[in-house]
Amino acid sequence: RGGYDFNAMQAKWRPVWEKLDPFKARDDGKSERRYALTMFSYPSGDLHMGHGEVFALHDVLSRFWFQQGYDVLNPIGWDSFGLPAENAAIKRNEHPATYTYANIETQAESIRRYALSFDWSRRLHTSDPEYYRWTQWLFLRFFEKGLAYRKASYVNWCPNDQTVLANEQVVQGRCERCGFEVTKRELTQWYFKTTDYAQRLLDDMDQLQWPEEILLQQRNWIGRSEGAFTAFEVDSQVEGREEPIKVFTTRPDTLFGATFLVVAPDSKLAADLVTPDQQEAFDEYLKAVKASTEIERLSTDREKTGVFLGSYATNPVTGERIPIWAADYVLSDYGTGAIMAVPGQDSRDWEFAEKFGLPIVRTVQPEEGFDGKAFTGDGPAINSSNAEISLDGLGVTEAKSAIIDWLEDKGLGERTINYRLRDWLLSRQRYWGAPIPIIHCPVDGEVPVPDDQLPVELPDLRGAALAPRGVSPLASARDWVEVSCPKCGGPAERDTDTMDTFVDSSWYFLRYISPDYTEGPFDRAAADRWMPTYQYVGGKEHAVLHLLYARFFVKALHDMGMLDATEPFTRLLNQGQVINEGKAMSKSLGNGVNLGDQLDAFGVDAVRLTMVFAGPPDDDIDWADMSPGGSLKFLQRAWRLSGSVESPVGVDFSTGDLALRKLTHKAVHDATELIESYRFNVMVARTMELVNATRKAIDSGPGAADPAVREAVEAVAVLLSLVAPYTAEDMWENLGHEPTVAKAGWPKVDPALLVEDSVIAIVQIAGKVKDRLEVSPDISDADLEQLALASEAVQKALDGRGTRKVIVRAPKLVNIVPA
Ligand code: ANZ
Repeated sequence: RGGYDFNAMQAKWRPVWEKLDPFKARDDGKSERRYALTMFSYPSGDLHMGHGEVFALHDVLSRFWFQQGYDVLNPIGWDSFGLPAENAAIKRNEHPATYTYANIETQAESIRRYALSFDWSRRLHTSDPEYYRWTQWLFLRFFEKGLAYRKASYVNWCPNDQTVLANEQVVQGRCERCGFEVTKRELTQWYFKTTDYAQRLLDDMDQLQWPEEILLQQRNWIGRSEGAFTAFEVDSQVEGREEPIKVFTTRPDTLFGATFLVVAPDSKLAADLVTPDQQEAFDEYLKAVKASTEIERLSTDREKTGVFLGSYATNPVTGERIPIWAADYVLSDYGTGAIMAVPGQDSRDWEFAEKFGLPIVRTVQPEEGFDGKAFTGDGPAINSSNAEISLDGLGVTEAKSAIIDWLEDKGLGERTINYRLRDWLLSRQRYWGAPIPIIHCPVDGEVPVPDDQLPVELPDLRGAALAPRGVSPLASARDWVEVSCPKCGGPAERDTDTMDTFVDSSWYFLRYISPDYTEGPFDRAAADRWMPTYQYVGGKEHAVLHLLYARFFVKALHDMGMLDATEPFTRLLNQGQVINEGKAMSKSLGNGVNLGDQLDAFGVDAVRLTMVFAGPPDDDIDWADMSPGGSLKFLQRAWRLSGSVESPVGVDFSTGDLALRKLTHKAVHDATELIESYRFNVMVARTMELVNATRKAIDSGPGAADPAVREAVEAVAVLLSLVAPYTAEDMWENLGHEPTVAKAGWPKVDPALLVEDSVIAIVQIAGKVKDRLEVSPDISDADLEQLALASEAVQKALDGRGTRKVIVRAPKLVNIVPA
């Protein structure tokens, strides 16, 4: 045979594997199932380095479980609706499907070359009508349960993409996709009722083995806070407003210090509470607020702005008449959209009070030496009593509890839990997504498209017809829009919005389980066999997007009796980013590295190995510091071993060289644990050690014919099959085996060979060496003392004398002081 030639290996083995198709999930109940899922890709071009990494890492796990004999489900598909395809279609004057499916083919080819252990028979694309039929079907089930509904409110609007966005898609005030500053618009939109699940999304986190960082982000996003609602009576002079103003507060203990109220300017409350003489000032302020972006509104260092509404309310504990203001630091869609302002204990309120000359009363005694403004810490309550109740002297926690009891008693308030989580806004004013299967009828209102008329397929629009104009492009397809009402038969119109693509990805892992099922979105029995997915691998940018939405979906499906599972993903691994020269790769920096070029230069295996060996999988990989050439050299070294083995297939390993056998068994044993705990790089390092030791055994040890050499090289091939499948397959063939090494089976570890070599313990009497004992390196002090005293040589030397003192330093030394 010639030398190591990765091009030849790739050309040779790919067709063999494609014929063998070894990675099909069997689902036959003969072995334990494991669902290994990797975030499916968006077809915006060919695979990039990031795909290269996530796929390489994911494949280590999946191939490991195949080797261990699990029935692995490792499916592949594409998240193929979305804006990039639509924007490309406008530019190229074609249909988004053209770009989408061309890219999918390109990526599929690259993935096959990359030799991943996918079950291709389950391939899906979310933009296929046969997929989105079921996305629509699921939407309708949510609709029937009241979990999908339409409402008008101020929503996030991306002026660039000309569509609304969910709160989760607004990152620091900017569009998560294009980076444009997000503005607000009042629109009627579709929502999923994620808020119904806020508490369960928190509670069930204890079922998840996820990075703490992601759980924390979800926890913060859901934002549970305990507090109270309190009512403030409004002065009778405000016309048309009788009911009191409710506020949500996490610090009811500070109620005595509430010296004014603030309401969100863009709320109905503000409009109701403004008096005629303040109307003009208010209108002007509201205009300015609407023009400002979310970024400006939320920034803390910005000077406070606001306007007095002219009306007053009464503080229920002090009886004081307090003014009502509108200010944009109060948000309309959190709590009740109104706050009691407590400048003494809240910094934003302090700044506001200072700027507008409003009274400040401290109700918590700041600690000694405190010279700041608002005091937000714990301390005894002060200035907090009236004829009926006194909080003075109580700490924050007790004071909260006491005041809430009192308020509840008086019917002035109640304990409550509030969540920051909002309902998920799911409708989009763009074309390339699943149409919302609702028909609007002037008589019957929102009428679901009957199940047997699904899918509601997209009308054929392309090029300029897709240009963003603030209303969905579907609205212009009049033939498509105008239908008769399924209920009354009268003229009606289709909903023209499409669904957020995060709806598609909230259930794709269920479709994979029974991709050809025609009775529903998935076969329940099969789903119950496979769910929840055992392992998910993907990016942490999805922390409060996809990873939250999918959890919501699975819970809702569970509640509708469609699924046993209550969580979608048991274990989560977030890979780091591949960067270059210390920076994220980008066109503008010109530091991009092309995956295809790397594969051409070093071969698939060396690139995959480099990704896996770079470090812990969640660390970023700086490609500038990597050496795929070094990886290639190692693979050549490993591969050459397979040509050196001189013992036959099936030789009895037990007669082989003990030292090498021990190394092999230890490497395989440790690899098992290292892989389960995501320390793939250490597993590779151990494989490298084994390769070096085997080379030494061949060249200057027991020699190439020793059975231990075959055992070691076979183990190397199996270990490498997780990372460098082409090289491993070639080694396997050189060793005299049939393909495929991917299913060779994980080598059995002999526990007897895991025992560490023994060490010699020296036994002294009064400083003189009397015996040497061969002991285990982990022997305890007590055991070693016993062994030493039992030694014949020691007994003889003591000659009947007792011992005064025995000093033990396991495993090396025992020093006996005779009596
Ligand atoms: C009085 C008070 C005194 C407050 C104090 C805090 C400290 P979290 O924990 O984030 O839920 N708040 C309530 N609704 C609001 C809204 N729509 N927009 C802006 N702020 C709002 O925060 C709850 C606290 O945030 C509430 O408790 C309220 O201010 C404010 F020393 O009430 B607090």
